[in-house]
Amino acid sequence: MSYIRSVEALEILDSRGNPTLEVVITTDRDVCVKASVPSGASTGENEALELRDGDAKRYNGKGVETAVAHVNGQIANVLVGEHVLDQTRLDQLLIEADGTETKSRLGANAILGASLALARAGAATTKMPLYRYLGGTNTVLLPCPMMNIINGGAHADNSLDFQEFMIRPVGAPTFKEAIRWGAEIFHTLKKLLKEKNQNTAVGDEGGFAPNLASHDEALELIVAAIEKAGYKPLKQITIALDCAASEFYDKNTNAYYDKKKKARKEKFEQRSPEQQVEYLANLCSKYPIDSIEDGLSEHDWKGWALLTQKLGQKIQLVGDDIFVTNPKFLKQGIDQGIGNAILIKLNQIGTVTETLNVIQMAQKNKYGTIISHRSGETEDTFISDLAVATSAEQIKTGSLSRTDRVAKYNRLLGIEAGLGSTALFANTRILG
Ligand code: 2PG
Ligand code: MG
Repeated sequence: MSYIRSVEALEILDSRGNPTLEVVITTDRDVCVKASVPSGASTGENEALELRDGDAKRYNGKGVETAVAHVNGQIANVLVGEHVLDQTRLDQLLIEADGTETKSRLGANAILGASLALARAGAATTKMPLYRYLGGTNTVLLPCPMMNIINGGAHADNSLDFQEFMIRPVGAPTFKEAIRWGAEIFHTLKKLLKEKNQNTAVGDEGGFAPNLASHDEALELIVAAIEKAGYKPLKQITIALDCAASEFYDKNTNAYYDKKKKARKEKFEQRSPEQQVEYLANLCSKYPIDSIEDGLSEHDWKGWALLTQKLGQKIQLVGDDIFVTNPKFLKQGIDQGIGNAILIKLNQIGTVTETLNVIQMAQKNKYGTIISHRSGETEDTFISDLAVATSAEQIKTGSLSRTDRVAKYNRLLGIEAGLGSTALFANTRILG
């Protein structure tokens, strides 16, 4: 038996320079581990609550000293003296200690930091890699990476309303090769952007953030980069989008609009949900797109149903803002035929156990699962292990630049190398 000796939190910075929590757990067997908590920008309304101090004199109100105090006080009180391998029961005790549906009292950031560190302490105690501790013996499947090479939306101050333009190396034989293909395309894209006199600075997730005239121009450039790097669009590399459409949807008029054009006071268009579905279907017919996340708003369930009828047999339709890694919303989605895959973000729900449960629910119902970073990240690589632990088949963790993104890919390269000839790569196409 091994017992938790201490649980302590620290206010650190995330990749955007905003405060977040690091939690350190020690045990009576001299295990000492830490974990840190990510933070989103385009958040779903029903996400678990990220507790911020709101003190305008510190970090523009974004400090997390209250959440830190909750870890050092009430959360430590729950955990200290307990068995370190008791993740499920201890996560449950933390949920009960908070007592609210959205973890708003102690803060989902405080609870998640403790829950992640607890899992690491369990792995260290049993001397297992984290993915094996969480997933068991037969955890050998490396996820297909979704690499976000052009950033827009809330993640970049550029002209693009869609938030993420990603490439998926579905034809790669191994994870190692998938990363190489992605990096080569990333560098080729940089050259193409330079040739067009476009800015090659990167956005929050490490993808380029050029001021292109349209989504079409971004997609054409990506196809050109894939080909110029020597790969075959569709057969070897497909394109995935995260529209993050809740960000450019107007509830009052039930319409999608060109948000950045509107902000620049330029002429802009509006689209009804039906027109937005047509717009997406048209993009899919022109480009090698096989996955669309949040093509419609979290408030537009009718539009989502229409999109699923229209494209759900052909491509992957991923719910992020609409499901918020929450079994309640995923169940509604399954019952109503909404989407066919779910984005999994630990901090949307707030504990490791609840995250594992929602992944299980999705997999039982034949929904695809994509383990995801947040746009505000740290050097923590928990999600890499989680993807292998759950045989999730896909991971989305940004581009081939910025250490906060690349750290996750590097961890997966290490896991694959460690597994040696037993490693498998999820390179099968999910649909179509
Ligand atoms: C998303 C995420 C991650 P954010 O919308 O999928 O890419 O962004 O963390 O800002 O919600
Ligand atoms: Mg998203």
